Amino acid sequence: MKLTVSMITMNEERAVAKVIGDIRSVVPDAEILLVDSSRDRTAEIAEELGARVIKQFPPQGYGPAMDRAVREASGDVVLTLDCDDTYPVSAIPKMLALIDEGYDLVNTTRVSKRPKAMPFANFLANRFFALAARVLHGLKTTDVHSGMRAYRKSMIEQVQWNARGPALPVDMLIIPYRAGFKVAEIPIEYLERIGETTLHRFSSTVWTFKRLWRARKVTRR
Ligand SMILES: Nc1nc2c(ncn2[C@@H]2O[C@H](COP(=O)(O)OP(=O)(O)OP(=O)(O)O)[C@@H](O)[C@H]2O)c(=O)[nH]1
Ligand SMILES: [Mg+2]
Repeated sequence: MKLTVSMITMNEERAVAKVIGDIRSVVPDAEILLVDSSRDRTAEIAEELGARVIKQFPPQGYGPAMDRAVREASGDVVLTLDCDDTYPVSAIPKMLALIDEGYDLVNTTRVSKRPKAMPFANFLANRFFALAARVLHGLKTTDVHSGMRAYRKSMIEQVQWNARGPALPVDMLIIPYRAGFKVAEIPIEYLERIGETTLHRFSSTVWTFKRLWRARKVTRR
């Protein structure tokens, strides 16, 4: 199985070289793909290190960037993570093993216990969003917002979501699950961020519930 590790980037020049190096140390043969909307040197650094960079200008936000990052991957499996050093690359082999076993999507949870690197309010909000996903959709999850996931590429080609607007990771988990694809979840450590956050708490919360509610209409394939 060919692997693509996809990241979306907005001004991550302080983290990008370390993150690419860490990925290479675990999966040296993977394609590394960036959808970049940075004003700093992120794209140049990534290209120098052999990554494929798609430029998205003007920046369209997290959703359209992430949608492109998974759809343009050339691998049979596409694995996403933030380019800010918050996600542990050591989890990658286990995630790939689960895809090999037949899962179509491997989610990770940052909040199986409270991570020191996450503000308490974010921890509570994440657990609450996940509880809502359980109640509405029956999915056993504790984290609908994790940015670290592995997706089978053939599955991505069979599902659709509205990439515009915040909180797209919610749809990227719930819609495949409701469509009948096999979903697994493993706990990971969540680490302290390098650089500035782009998270907008209010709009992200509103859109999380919008997406959770609308996904009720998704039926099994
Ligand atoms: N291409 C592109 N990348 C983006 C955009 N917004 C955010 N990103 C990237 O998306 C990833 C996730 O954004 P973060 O700022 O880490 O948001 P977060 O993970 O919700 O918040 P933290 O917990 O603070 O890390 C990072 O790699 C960002 O650089 C955008 O508009 N375009
Ligand atoms: Mg992040």
